[in-house]
Amino acid sequence: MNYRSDIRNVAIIAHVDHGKTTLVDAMLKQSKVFRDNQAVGELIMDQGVLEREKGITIMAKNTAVVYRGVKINIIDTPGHADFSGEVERVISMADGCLLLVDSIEGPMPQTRFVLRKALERGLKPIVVINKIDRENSRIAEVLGLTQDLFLELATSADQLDFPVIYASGREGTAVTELGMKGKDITPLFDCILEKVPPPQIESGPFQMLVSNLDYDSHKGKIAIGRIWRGKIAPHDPVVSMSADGSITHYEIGEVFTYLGLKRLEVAEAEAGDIVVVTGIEKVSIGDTIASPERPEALPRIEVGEPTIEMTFGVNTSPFAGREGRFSTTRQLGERLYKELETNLSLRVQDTDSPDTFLVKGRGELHLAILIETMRREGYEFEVSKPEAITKVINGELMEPMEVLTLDTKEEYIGVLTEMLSKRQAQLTDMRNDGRDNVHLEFQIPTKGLISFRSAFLTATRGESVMNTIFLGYEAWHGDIASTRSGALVASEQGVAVTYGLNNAQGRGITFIEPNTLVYEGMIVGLNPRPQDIAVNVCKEKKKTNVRSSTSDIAVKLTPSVKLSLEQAIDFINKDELVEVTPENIRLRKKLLTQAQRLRSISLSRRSTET
Ligand SMILES: Nc1nc2c(ncn2[C@@H]2O[C@H](COP(=O)(O)OP(=O)(O)OP(=O)(O)O)[C@@H](O)[C@H]2O)c(=O)[nH]1
Ligand SMILES: [Mg+2]
Repeated sequence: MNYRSDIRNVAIIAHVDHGKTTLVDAMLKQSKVFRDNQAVGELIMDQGVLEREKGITIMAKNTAVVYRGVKINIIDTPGHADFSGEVERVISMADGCLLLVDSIEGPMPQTRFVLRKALERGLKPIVVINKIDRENSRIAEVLGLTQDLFLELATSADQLDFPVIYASGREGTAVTELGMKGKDITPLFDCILEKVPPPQIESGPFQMLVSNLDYDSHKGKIAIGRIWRGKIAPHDPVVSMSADGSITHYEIGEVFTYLGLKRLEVAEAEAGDIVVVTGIEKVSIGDTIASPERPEALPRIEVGEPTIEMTFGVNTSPFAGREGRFSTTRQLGERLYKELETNLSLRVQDTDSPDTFLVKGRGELHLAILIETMRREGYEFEVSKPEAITKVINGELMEPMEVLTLDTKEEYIGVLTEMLSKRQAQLTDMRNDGRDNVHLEFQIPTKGLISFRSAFLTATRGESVMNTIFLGYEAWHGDIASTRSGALVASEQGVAVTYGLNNAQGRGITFIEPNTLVYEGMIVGLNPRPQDIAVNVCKEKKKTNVRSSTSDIAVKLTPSVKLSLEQAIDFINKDELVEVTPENIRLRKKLLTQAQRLRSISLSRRSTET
C-alpha cells in the first residue's frame, strides 16, 4: 500500500444547523478561491433553490481547496435526519471527518447518528466545537458530552484520541486551545493535514466507486466518486458494473477534479482523488467503474431503509390537467422512477391501481422536498397522508419506532406529555437545567409522529425544538385515533365569495380567500367539532331591492389560514388527499360528493357490525 501525501478527503458531519455549510464558506474564503471583488454571500454550497429558501442543506456536495500544496477534498453533508441517506452515501469517499458540535446545544440526536456511521466506516474524526462566538456558550460542558458520546460509540481505542478545534465558522476563525484569540481558519487546515490520514492507494488497473450522479445537457450523465485503484484519463476504455452483476463497456469522455466551486478538466487523475467523469450513459450510485483489464466490483453503498410511505397518484380532481405541464400516469411514473437514480433512500412501487405509485422515504420532509421539487418542474398530481411502513416478521406485525427528543420550557411539559401519550409515546428521560429549560426523550411509533410537528410548534408557540431518529422495529402498538377535528367541505363547484366564506367562518376557520376556484369535495376549512360539514362558499347573498342595514355592505372576513405544502400533508386524514400543481396546493376528500361519502360511511359501519 502507498499513500498520496498531496490529498486529504474529509467529510463534514453534524446535527442540523450546527454550522457545516458556514464552516465550508470560511474554508473557501480563506483559500482565495474567489476573486477579491467577487460577491459570494453565505452558505455558498447550498445552491439548490429549496436549500436557499429553507436555509438547510438537502444534498451532500463536494468542493476542494489547496492548502500548503495539499488538496483537501471537502464533502458537505446535510444534518436533517430525513436526509441521513445522503450522509451514508458520501462518507465512503472520505478518510476523515470534521464532527461539528454547537457550543450551546452540544451533541444532538443526529450528531450521534452521523458519528456512529463515520466510526463504523473507520473515518478519523476531528471534533470541532463550533459557534464559540455565541453568547452563553458552554464549551467545556459540550466537550465533556462529546467525549461521552465517543466513549459510547467508538469501535476501537484509538478513536477516543481525537483532536479538538474550537471554531466560529461565521467569523472564519479557529483555535486549538480555549481562550486563544483566533485570527483565521488556519489551525483547522493544519489539523486536517496532520490528523486526517492521506488516502491509501493501490496500484493496478482503474477502479472507482460511484457516489453521486449529475446531468449536463451537453455532456449527458456525469458520475462522481473516489478512485480506489489506478488512474483514469479521457478516452480510456472502462466497464460499468451494476447491482445485478451486468457489465457494460464505455469510453470515458472527460475527467474533472474539484477546485473551489469549479470542476477542473484534467488530463489524468489518480487513486485517492475524487473525480467527475463523463461518457458513461448507464450508471447508478453504488456501481463500480473499472478498467476492462480487471473488472472487480467494490462493495455497494448501503443506506438505511425508509420508514414512511404515501401514494403519488395522477390528479383526479375536477381541475385536473389545467395547471400542470406533466399530468399523465406515464409522466408521473417516469419522473418518480428517475428520482431513484440519485435519491438513494427513496423507494417507488407500482400499486394495484395503474394511476397510483407508492413512494417510500425517510420522513415527512424527505417526501415533501420531492413533492415540492416536482411541482416546480411542472408536475401535477395528488398525494395521500403519509403512513409508517409496517412489516410482518415471523408472522407478527411490526412497526418502526423512533426516539423523539424535545428541548422546551418547563411550562409546556404538561401539554406535551398529554399530546404524546395519545400518540403512544413513552417518556424515557427528562432533564432539567435548573433554568427553566427541559430536555425530554420519548420512544414513539413513527405513526405517532405523523402530523405531530405542527401541533408541537403551535402548542409551544414555536419556542421549542424537536428531533427524531429511527430506532428500529417493534411489535405493532395498536391504532391511534385521529386527533384532528372535522373539515369544512365545499358543497358546490364555483368561485368562493365573501358572503359564502363569512357563513363558513361561522362554522370554523377557513383556508381560502374570496375568488378562489373550488370544487365539490374540496376542503376549505377546519371545523372545531369532530364531523366534516358541507359549506357552500360560493353562495351569494340573495339580491333584494331593499338595503336592510349597513352591515350587509361591508362584511369583514377573518384572514384565512394558508397551509404550506408540509402543513397540508400534515393536516390530511386517511380519507383525504393533497392536490399538488405548479400553481396551487388544494386539500380534498378522496370521495368528492357527499352522497359517495355517506355511502362509504354506512358501508364501513355495516362491515364492522357484522
Ligand atoms: N453564532 C454563530 N452562528 C453560526 C455559526 N456558523 C453558522 N451559524 C449560523 O447557524 C445557522 C446554520 O448554519 P449552516 O451553516 O446552514 O448549518 P448546517 O450545519 O450547514 O445546516 P444543515 O446543512 O441544514 O444541517 C445559520 O443561521 C448560520 O448563520 C457560527 O460560527 N456562529
Ligand atoms: Mg448545511
